[in-house]
Amino acid sequence: MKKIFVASKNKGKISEIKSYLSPLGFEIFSLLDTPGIPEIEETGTTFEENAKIKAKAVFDIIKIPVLADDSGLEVDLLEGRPGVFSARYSGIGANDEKNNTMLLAELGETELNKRTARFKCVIVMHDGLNNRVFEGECEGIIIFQPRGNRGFGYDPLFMPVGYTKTFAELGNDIKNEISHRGKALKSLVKFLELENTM
Ligand code: ITT
Repeated sequence: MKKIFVASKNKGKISEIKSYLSPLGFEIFSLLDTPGIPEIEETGTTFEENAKIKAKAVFDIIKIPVLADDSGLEVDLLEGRPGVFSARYSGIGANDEKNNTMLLAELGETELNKRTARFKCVIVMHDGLNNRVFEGECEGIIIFQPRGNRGFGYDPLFMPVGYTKTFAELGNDIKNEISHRGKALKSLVKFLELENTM
């Protein structure tokens, strides 16, 4: 069985990635299965830089093909913040709940049609020689109160364009179909399928 290592500790991401790659016959490992790998500092200024940093750092230790996902939320009213700082938005001790509270506080009473935002995802596959880059975006708005208990991160506040439910209400099947990560993963799957036929 072909092996891929996901350079992530984020359970939500890992399960979304698995749902695309397991059906292709890949055995998926992640940083959750291998404690002891030192924390990787995300020193880049873009999602792509950070994904490349994570993929290379983990490949250098693990030596099997690595996927790294760097992703986040860009809010127009906040000039693109939290962006690459999405996981660390509320500072030391940041977690999903604190980040969501911080986001709601920053947006205050701003009316709904001005609360536009997008999720972005860059997935890098690194095999020691090449970096392959796969990207996806998903447009939506930030609502006033968290809704739903599925997904992770900002999902309870993010309502994708064309829907009246948040990602946390829509659940993984629909989220995977339309999300930033779903789109990046679809390109990755196409690439892997093509590679398989060569
Ligand atoms: P790893 O680096 O271990 O993969 P992380 O959570 O620290 O996990 P990032 O540095 O890429 O990952 O930060 C991504 C953050 O962006 C994540 O913690 C969420 O706050 C947010 N985010 C990204 N994709 C999301 C999604 O699909 N739904 C909700 N929030 C998301």
